[in-house]
Amino acid sequence: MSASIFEDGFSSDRLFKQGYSYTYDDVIFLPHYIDFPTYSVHLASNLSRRVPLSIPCVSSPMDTVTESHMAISMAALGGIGIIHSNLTSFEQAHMVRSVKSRRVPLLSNPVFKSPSDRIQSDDVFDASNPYVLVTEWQPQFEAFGLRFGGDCWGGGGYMEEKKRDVVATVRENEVVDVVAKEEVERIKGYPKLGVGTVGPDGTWLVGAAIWTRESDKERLEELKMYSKLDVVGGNVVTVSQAQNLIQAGVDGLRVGMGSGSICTTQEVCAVGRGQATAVYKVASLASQSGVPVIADGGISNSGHIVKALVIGASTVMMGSFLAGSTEAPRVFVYQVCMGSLEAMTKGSDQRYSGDTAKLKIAQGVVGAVADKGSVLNFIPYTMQAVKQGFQDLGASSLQSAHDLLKSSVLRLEVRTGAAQVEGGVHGVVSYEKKSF
Ligand code: CPR
Repeated sequence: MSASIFEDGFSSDRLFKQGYSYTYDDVIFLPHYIDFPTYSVHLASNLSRRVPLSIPCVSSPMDTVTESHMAISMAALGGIGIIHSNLTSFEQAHMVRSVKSRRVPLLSNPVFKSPSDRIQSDDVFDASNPYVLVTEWQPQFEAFGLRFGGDCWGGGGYMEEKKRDVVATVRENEVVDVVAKEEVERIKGYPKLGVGTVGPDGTWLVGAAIWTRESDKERLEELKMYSKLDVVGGNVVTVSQAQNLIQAGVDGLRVGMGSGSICTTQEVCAVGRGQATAVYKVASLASQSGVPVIADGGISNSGHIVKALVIGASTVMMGSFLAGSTEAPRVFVYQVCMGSLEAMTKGSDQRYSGDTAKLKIAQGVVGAVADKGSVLNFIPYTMQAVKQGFQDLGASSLQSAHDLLKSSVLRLEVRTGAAQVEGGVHGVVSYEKKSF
């Protein structure tokens, strides 16, 4: 009897060589030998050559996903946020500064005024900016100024002791923020934060997206005040595209074309690649040069994150998965795709050639997303689910998953349509899906 009869599943190399463009739902891993508990799984990774993260999560540079609040919270969780560029270079640089000036992932966004300013009713009644800080009014601030040193729980104790509902946070003798007691209480109810993503100067690390147009050099000038920048290039989906960027010296690669949840690039332009195949192919090449890969787009559950990471990505970049969260810029229900006519009208059309071609062609749609609550709450649960997936595969870290895949120990298969139906909830009249 030939030994090949007992061969089970496919090696990744064989599976991805079949000439099909597979996306995450198409493929499934076979379980492997488990000899460690879930808490032994570590998901620390790298965004790019010099940017280590304690969780492999990146928030997408979309104007409905990453502005300062999201970036602060992603960094506090141990991931990172990339500020979108659908705004002026000045506004973008201001958002980066705002991320770096905060210590705790709280959602105040006070309006700063000097004593000579008039306070408008809009300043006071804007629900997302409920505080107005009059910064030159020093004696008042010194009276309730507070240095958190990154500890909002300790800050909560201070407020209790001083019987205050709101305190100001101070950095280098400057008031940079206010913290409300109800915010501290909200965050205290979430899973405890792990190791945050901070640079050598103790400030949160944050990314900023720029295009490759001539005018983007100005954007870069505004952002270059932070030295030792790592440059991530993309988006790519093929080996030769990745090769070009690696030769050009990128520190990381962003992978995905048309895999975004609300994007129609593949439909409109007939170009792109199934995200599982794209990540596998690019990561196989990039790993030889030690360049980390960001799997961008198409993540809608923890299983997709496991798949992206195990087939070679170092991190996942998420748009719709985070849109509609408390930290996303539009806390209401709408997520605008960056290539939709609405977003192009606001400014992203230069990327999509609308400015020179005169005729605007949308490569995305406007969609509604559910209110998801805070990322500080649901990302830790998601990471726990990812750890369970790694445990089922017998991989205790990203490196060990990549090693198991390369050595063909880890086996995969393609799921038929019926197998995908079977793998989801089926055969019940109605159900309520709670993830945690
Ligand atoms: P989801 O996480 O929402 O599936 O995908 C987010 C990613 O979709 C973004 O990081 C970005 O790369 C991509 N994306 C956003 N708008 C896009 C348009 Cl109009 N066209 C192609 N890709 C887009």
